[in-house]
Amino acid sequence: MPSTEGRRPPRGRAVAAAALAAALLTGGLTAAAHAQDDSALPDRDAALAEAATLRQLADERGLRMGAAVGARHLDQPDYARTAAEEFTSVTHENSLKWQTVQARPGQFDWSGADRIVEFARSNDQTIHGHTLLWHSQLPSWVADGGFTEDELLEVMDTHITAVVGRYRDDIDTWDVVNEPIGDDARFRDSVFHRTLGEDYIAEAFRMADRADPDARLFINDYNIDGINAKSDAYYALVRDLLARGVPIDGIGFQGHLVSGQVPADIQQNIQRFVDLGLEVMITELDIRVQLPATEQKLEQQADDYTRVAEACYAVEGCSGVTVWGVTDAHSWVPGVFEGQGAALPIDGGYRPKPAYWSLHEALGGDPGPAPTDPPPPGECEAAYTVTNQWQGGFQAQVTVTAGTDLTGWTVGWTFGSGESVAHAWNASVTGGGADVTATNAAYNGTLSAGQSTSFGFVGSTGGGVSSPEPACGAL
Ligand code: 9MR
Repeated sequence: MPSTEGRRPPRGRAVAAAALAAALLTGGLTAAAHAQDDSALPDRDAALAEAATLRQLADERGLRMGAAVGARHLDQPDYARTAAEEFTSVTHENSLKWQTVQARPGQFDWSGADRIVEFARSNDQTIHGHTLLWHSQLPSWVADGGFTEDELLEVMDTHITAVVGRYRDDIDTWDVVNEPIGDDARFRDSVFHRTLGEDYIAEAFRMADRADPDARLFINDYNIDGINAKSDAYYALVRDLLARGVPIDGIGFQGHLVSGQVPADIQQNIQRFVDLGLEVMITELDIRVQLPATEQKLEQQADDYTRVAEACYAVEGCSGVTVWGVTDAHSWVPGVFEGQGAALPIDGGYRPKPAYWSLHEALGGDPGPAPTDPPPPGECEAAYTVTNQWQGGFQAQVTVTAGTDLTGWTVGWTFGSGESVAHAWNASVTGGGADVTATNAAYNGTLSAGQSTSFGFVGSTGGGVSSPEPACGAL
């Protein structure tokens, strides 16, 4: 297992790497190394232009480097650019789920799903289809429908045939059944299991295979990354399915992990499923840390990413890794695990974190800047991201990163499209017009150099949503 030191460049290269880091910290990922046509950074070091994207590195090795994508974020240029440039493949984070696609019987809404498919198509990316059958995000007309066995089979077949059939030309791998086994290693209770018994799984795979005989069909779950009772239950299940000739091609290890707790036997676990003749994918990788994310925690997280990626790449038959979100600002983690987050390789300001460079190096690229490199000059930096928008309103997140030890900070910006702040959290925000000033809350003003904190707000739009460039200073 490579150590942190092993991931770092020799001294001579550290200079270029530090310049790279500084430029990326100033300009963000999409504005710097990879945008060959970006005139915003005309004097950037030649080394920057040479840094490969994760996508380029993964393509060279024939590996998947994917990301979960939300249809509603694709209007944000930085988001779209990062999703397109860094990833070989996309997974619909929510827009292909039953609740989204067929909330009412026979009424299909393809808008979000189509949007992502078109995006992937125009960026020449593959798509991993997520997901056909899941106990969650399942509309109540299915979950509480009171169907007989035959009726439920028909409902499943109609859904699977419609979804797989529609995207036959675009989606070549599918999570057919998601999370059918609980952490107690027993089949999870669901309308499918209750009505049809465990054979609903085989039926779903057969339906998907009929809808697209060329698609590669996966079963997918969390907490099965290492060898444990739950992954043993999957091992027994898929061995049985294969023995019965059920058309299953692979298993997805979701990989929703906690930093410092990557299972030591993950490679061995991948290998045993590959030895059954299955393809393994890491389908939903994120590695959460306790906030605030210090430099030390992000270094640990980087090692964790290295372990997962290298475990996959070491086994022929593990086809690659998908991360569950494009940046930390788009991750499900903080909304579900209180006080935890910063789980992805790219931060909310589109800056590569140490974990980004872990993936980069595991794919054969540059190991990135050394952890001892000095922080960027200046008191602090602020990155502004629109995380959601709707008719008449939007939500934004601002991440403040200290360049030196701070006991208070202030961030100012000017809206460009007549927006105004309605309600803020984790900072006090003043300024009713275009000019806005935010200062730290009582509990997040103290930051040590390199440390980050975020605040957010909901605003109303005056016709559009601009991307202001905030200035940050110490108080
Ligand atoms: O990231 C998804 C989040 O936006 C949804 O609210 C949530 C609904 O249950 O699903 C999240 O994605 C899940 C994925 O579909 C299946 N594996 C676990 C993921 C994280 O919860």
